[in-house]
Amino acid sequence: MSQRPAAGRVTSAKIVIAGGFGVGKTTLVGSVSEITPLTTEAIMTSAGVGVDDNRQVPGKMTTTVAMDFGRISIDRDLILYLFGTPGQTRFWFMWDELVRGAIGAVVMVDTRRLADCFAAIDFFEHRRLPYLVAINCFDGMQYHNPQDVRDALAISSDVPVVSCDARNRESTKNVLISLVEYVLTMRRTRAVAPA
Ligand SMILES: Nc1nc2c(ncn2[C@@H]2O[C@H](COP(=O)(O)OP(=O)(O)OP(=O)(O)O)[C@@H](O)[C@H]2O)c(=O)[nH]1
Ligand SMILES: [Mg+2]
Repeated sequence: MSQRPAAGRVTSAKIVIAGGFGVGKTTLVGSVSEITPLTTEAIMTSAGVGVDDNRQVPGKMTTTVAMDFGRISIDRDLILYLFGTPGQTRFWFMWDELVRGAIGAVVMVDTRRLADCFAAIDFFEHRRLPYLVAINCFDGMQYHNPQDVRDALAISSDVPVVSCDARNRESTKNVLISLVEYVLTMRRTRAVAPA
């Protein structure tokens, strides 16, 4: 992604939406995408008992088995292509392919199951891919200050931690704008993984 697109030139960039099982990744891609998102949802049936762990998200009927794909124009010059990862650990072998060429990642967090995002954070830190943490504010969930979440995750002070509602387009669009701004800041100040 160029830092300053020439006038009239459209720049596109790839963003990964990651996080633990049932944290709202598919919901986010669906709410913010301006095209009908491509989803790969599989129904969790009784055949998956003991394999699909939906105890923590009781109302959830489907799970992503490959990826979500969506697109959003941030302004006339910048189009983001969104790739949502599968959350279940048995599908994580696909993450290496999914992040190829991405400029940054959103790690979604449900503060009731904070530890579920550790693997995603480790993954992006290991690859030196800029990421931000987006707290998905599920209904009825106790509000947590982003600074408290940052402390609990023991992440660097420069990693943005923001709150959002994965179902709300304006909210999720702001998450993506925060990520793009962070990526640009990182590129100005230090070397990051090449896009
Ligand atoms: N109340 C509330 N429910 C939400 C929110 N985000 C997602 N949900 C619900 O929570 C469940 C999880 O949503 P998904 O978007 O499928 O989660 P996911 O992270 O894509 O799940 P996997 O791909 O299976 O890991 C669904 O039942 C959503 O309807 C939210 O912000 N508030
Ligand atoms: Mg999903």
